[in-house]
Amino acid sequence: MHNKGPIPQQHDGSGLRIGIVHARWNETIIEPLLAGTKAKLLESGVSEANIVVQTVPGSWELPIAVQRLYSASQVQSSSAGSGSTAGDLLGSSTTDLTPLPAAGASTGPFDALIAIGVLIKGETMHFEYISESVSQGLMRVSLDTGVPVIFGVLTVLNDDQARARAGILDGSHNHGEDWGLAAVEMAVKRKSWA
Ligand code: DLZ
Repeated sequence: MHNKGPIPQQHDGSGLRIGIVHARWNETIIEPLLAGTKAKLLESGVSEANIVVQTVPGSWELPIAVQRLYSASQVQSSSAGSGSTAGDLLGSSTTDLTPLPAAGASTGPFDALIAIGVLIKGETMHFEYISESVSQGLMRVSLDTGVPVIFGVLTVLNDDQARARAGILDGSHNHGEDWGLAAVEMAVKRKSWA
């Protein structure tokens, strides 16, 4: 299958902190996308301890979660040692909320965030409303915070289109890999633009 994605650039991700939030809808597609994203982060030198993964029910919830996760990491880095965690700041006791930072992790705010979701068109207008709001919301978080928010949201018409973008169909490309590389590239470039 022809890959129309960007020609990859190699950037050194060591020392970067990356936050990933993914939706739990369409989990069989989300799972390989998340794996592809993480694989490229690790290949670029981002350490496992510096990758924080959180989940939300659906794509609609991605903008608020990404925004709160970033704010939490800012507060935490300014009160390092206080024992506060991103999980605390997200206001939930759910077990998948990982305390920040993990052992051996860097302590600054996130250098880039990745929002992952899979929206598949149904019979109603739901898809259009969610797609539009989520893309606008994620762009807003990115511009308001000045932190790259990678748009890892597939907006597809059917299951086959989703599978073809998650690397599941024979010969298809996993778009998660592009999102991991984009996060590292943008995080590195943002530092140089500061
Ligand atoms: C309700 C809904 C529907 C119909 N479809 C999807 C989908 O394809 N992908 C997705 O990530 N989420 C979907 N959701 C859930 C909404 O995103 C949201 O979680 C709920 O409306 C609760 O706010």
